[in-house]
Amino acid sequence: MDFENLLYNCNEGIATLYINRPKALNALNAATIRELISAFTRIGADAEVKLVILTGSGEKAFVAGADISEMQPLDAITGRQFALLGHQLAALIEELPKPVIAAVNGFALGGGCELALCCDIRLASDNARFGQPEVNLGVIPGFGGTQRLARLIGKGRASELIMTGDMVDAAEAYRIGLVNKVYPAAELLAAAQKMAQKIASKGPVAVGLAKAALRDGLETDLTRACAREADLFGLCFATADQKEGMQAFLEKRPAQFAGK
Ligand code: DAK
Repeated sequence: MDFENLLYNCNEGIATLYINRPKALNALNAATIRELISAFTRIGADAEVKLVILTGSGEKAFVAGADISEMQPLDAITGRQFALLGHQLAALIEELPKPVIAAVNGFALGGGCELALCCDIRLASDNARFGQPEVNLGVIPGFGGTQRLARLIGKGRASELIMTGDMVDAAEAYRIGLVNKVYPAAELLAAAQKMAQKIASKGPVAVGLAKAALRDGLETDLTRACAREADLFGLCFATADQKEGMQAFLEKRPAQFAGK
């Protein structure tokens, strides 16, 4: 894939996507969001890709927010268009039937923190810093931050971050459940790849259905969520991977999943 603001590579089913605007600390302008939409659409259609690692180029930032110079002149109409573009990207990531790991390698502010929140798992470097500083700019988070952050870390903690605009370091982000694990900066990508390899060795259809159950369940009450889980659990039994996974266990050998 060839992009202006992204770098892409794929090895053994694991795609790594870098947001690559290091001079602006990888801030998201509309062109970059469009490229991310294009990249995730193609990844969704590419049977070779089992999993995505999303990270930032350079050593300083994952994404330092939406591009402030591009946002400053927006009006109500173009602001809404920008928001809708962001929601299109968020939906693509969340509905992708493949896991997306955010490897947060520095600042994840505003839209950068929100982008990480759209991912399934967040790993951070020890120099990462998280925040929703939109109130400093006279706006509120517009890329789902008020919703996803509260769902992940609770309303009280989300309110504090969003209303103060304060940043938290990686250790605090770990303590409040914003990230799953923290690594020395030089080890972050290798750690993300190791986790990706482990997930990629599992039944890909099951991993995708687990993602759907987790996502859909959080949007509804427990009774309906468990019913959704039951439907998806039942669907697993229509797959060759289920037969193979259980047969392999019974034969005491590693499973060879075909992703069907
Ligand atoms: N936008 C544009 N340029 C940015 C930027 C940003 N968000 N963040 C940094 N830069 C640029 C700086 O202007 C500077 O450019 P030059 O002056 O060199 O040309 C360069 O990156 C290096 O930044 P600094 O010189 O400021 O570096 P420092 O180490 O001193 O400070 C910093 C790093 C991250 C603390 C600082 O740059 C900073 O505070 N940046 C702004 C952070 C911020 O407020 N981010 C939130 C923006 S509001 C949506 C998507 C997203 C959003 C809403 C909707 N849709 C798609 C629906 C979210 C809104 C936001 O993210």
